[in-house]
Amino acid sequence: MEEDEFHGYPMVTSALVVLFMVAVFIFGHILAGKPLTSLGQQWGCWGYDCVTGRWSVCATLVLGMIVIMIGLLELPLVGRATKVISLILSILWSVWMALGKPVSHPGPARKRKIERQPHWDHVLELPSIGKWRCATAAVSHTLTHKENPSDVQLTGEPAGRQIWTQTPLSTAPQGLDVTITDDVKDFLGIRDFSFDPERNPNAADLPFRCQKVAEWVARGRPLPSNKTAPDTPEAAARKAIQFYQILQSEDGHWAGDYGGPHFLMPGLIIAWYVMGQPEELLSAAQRDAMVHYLRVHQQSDGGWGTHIESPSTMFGSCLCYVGLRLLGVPQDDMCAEKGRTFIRQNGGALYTSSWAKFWLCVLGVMDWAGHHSIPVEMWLLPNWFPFHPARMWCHCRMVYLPMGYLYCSRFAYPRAHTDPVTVSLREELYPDYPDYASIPWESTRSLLAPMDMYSPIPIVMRVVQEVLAVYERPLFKPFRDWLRRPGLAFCADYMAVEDLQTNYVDIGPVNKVMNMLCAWHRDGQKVTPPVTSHFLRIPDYLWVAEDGMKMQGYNGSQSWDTSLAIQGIVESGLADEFPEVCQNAWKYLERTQILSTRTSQSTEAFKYEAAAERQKYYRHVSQGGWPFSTSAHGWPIGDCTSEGMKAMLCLVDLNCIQAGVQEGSCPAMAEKRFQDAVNVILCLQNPDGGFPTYENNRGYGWYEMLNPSDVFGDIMIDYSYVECSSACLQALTAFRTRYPHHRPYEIADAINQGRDFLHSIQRADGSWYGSWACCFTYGCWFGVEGLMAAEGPLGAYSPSVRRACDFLLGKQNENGGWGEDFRSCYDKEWPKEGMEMYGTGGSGVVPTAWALLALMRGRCPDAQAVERGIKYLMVEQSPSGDWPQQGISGVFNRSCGITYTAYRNLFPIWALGRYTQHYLPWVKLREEVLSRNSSD
Ligand code: LAN
Repeated sequence: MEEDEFHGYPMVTSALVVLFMVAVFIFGHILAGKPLTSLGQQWGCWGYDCVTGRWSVCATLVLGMIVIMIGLLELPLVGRATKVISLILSILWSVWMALGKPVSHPGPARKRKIERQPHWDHVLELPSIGKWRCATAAVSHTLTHKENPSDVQLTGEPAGRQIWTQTPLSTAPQGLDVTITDDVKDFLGIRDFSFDPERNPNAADLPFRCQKVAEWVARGRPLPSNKTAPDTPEAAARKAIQFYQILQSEDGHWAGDYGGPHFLMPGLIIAWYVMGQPEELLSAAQRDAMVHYLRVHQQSDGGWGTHIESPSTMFGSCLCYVGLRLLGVPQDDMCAEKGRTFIRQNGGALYTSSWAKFWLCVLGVMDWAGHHSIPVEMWLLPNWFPFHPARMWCHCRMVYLPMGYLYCSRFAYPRAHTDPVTVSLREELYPDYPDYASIPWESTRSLLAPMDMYSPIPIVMRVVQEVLAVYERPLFKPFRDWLRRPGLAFCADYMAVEDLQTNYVDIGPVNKVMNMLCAWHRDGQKVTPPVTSHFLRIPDYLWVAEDGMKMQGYNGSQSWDTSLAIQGIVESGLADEFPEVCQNAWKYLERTQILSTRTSQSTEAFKYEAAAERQKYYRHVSQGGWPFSTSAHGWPIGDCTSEGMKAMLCLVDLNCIQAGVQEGSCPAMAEKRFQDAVNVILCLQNPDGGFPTYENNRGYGWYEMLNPSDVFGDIMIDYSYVECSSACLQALTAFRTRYPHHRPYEIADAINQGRDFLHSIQRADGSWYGSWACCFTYGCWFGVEGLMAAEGPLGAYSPSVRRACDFLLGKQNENGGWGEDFRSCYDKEWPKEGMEMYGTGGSGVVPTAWALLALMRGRCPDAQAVERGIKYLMVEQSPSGDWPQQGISGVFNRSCGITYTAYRNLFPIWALGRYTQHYLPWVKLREEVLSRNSSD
């Protein structure tokens, strides 16, 4: 009977289900991208919101109703087909919900650890080192225009810009062209600028520091005595600030070396080469200094690492070798010979990783058939589709954007088969083949040297790559071309907008160079105004240290360093002794708040801040955020916004700032500007309660199964991180204390959820894994600060904070310090030898400062352990008040180190300051209370 009733219905109901599905698709498609009135409020959006990566409440309800209706349809009317469909749908839905949660656990210790160590056998000095000068802010704009006269102007706020030049400037501020005397060198304790990578491959940023000291002296200002060592932590902190103020730029920011990765500069050199080697892009002096850098960092085995502390990899080696050759180093040069031998012994360039292969294809020394497909068609998928490039982490998306454009245009250096250098490279790089023409490219795509493998391409991605390989076959050409054309057009438009939004700085060094090349290609391989605008921003990425000229990982870390430095100085209680330092930092941070000043609002970038534009180009709200580097760069970051706001809030009540504002020498900060920053922070919170770097997590955990990079880990989506979450919580609590009436409930809610997130990602051993610096000490510092901010002083008694402190106490070295290096991020495990390689006795000043900051904030009762750590910092301090440059501090994408030269100053200052101002008084009080209690 039942069966009879069903008879005839399955067709109808299946049709109904299909209809519903179509309705959902249309619903999502038509309504997705309707701009939100204000980010963070779902009411303005009807469908899928590309910026937050979420469906609106309304769309979720409709989707829910559809599922329920399918369920209802199941009752008496439907047959087996519907049941099966609804079952499959529910399973898919649950899998999506389960796997779709943001993933913030980097996982257990890796099985394949770094075993090899880098070695060098030379000491070299850059001959032209005395000629290079660092120019900042407005002066740097003038210099760039002088070096590259054209009608094209640099746009955006000049504040924070830092470039290296040999061009003297008659209108330079006093001291710009000062010579570096022996007195200056004596003060800094250096003999010459020779660089011995075997001792430490991290340059100490000496040319810059010498220049600043020389300028200081030229202005007639006294240098602190370097004859007596400070005898108290307070005196050590004072001396350290006295020294550090010398390094502050006139516009108020702290400049410094932000190098480290070796895979960036070769990309620039290749782009320069294929664009016809324009002198205005790279001058002879720059090229010489680059050759020097490449020579210095070549290791004894002939190869180069992925970054300065990494053992040689094929990724680093192939790129650096090609860079060297394009800069004019002949094939029979000793350095070239050694490099080539390393590459050939490891199978040749066919075994390098995918990003290096990409550049080799651009240079025309590898065939595009040897490269996996990067279809620009993916940009044409509907935004709400579960997989869409717009849902990827912005760095990943902004790199694969130009990569896809160049791949799909099959762009290659037009003269590759006649230019003697590239013709020769075609022979040099492939030891297994008699000639270039005989290489079976298609079968080489997935070859990779084991030394490069950090993230083996997951099986899912391998399948996708194979399917795409079929799609790239000639058979599909007409169909492909039909789709590819609009895909390419979208990419070109998106890149042009990214260029405008960042005043041609672009989000990072990789897409900067690629976008420049794409603009040149798009404009008929000519130097048009947009290409010139790109040229003008190349110096922003170049830095000179005693190891030569390098390309930095960003256009600097100005805003980040300044925000942190000033918080350390204020916490030390010594800010009143350095009014000028505080006023200058205040001015810099005010200028640097994104799209919040008249100059920044007069740029094209401001037009793209409109809600509809942001939806179109997948951009989070920018206005009111703080960047990592400069206002002109313009990408807001959750924790940079937080640290920027915290710095402003701790400065605002200082006498010197109040006086400055009253006199008009310092700008005022309206409450509205802090509210804007809070808006940026609040709407960044992910559904797991944590905070990401630049944008909400729009993707899913399974995106990592599509990671095609070989060499980087966890790059596909913007996860929630302990660092970003903690900084945001701290900023929200600091804001709430000062402005309790603005969005109080949302802020309270965000703090509670953020706190729960921090608890949820604490590891079993009590530590947190730090993703952006080495590693557990950094993670613990943020973890403890975040929990203490969310829970208040009582947080110190929470088991989480206690466990974190116990973890740290268990890792203290005999000399009182702590030490870990980039291997802890890479291996996801505390390195047993600590910082043996480039620290002292296994410890380093930066990790020691992080551990101390965490212990002191967490009110560690073991005062002796803290004191021993403080002593370590004091012992390590140089006579000038500086600290030595030890191992690399920063890390990204799990596997690559990056230099934060400012950390060796600002974190010890902060730790010493916290010790004298907060920790010691608390210890004394505690002892008093305890002794009173015991005597009672
Ligand atoms: C940075 C630098 C700053 C850093 C902090 C603000 C410190 C961090 O708390 C959040 C992540 C962020 C913003 C960060 C992300 C990754 C960056 C942008 C970098 C480490 C600087 C360089 C790196 C970038 C990805 C390098 C280019 C290489 C690619 C693989 C694209």
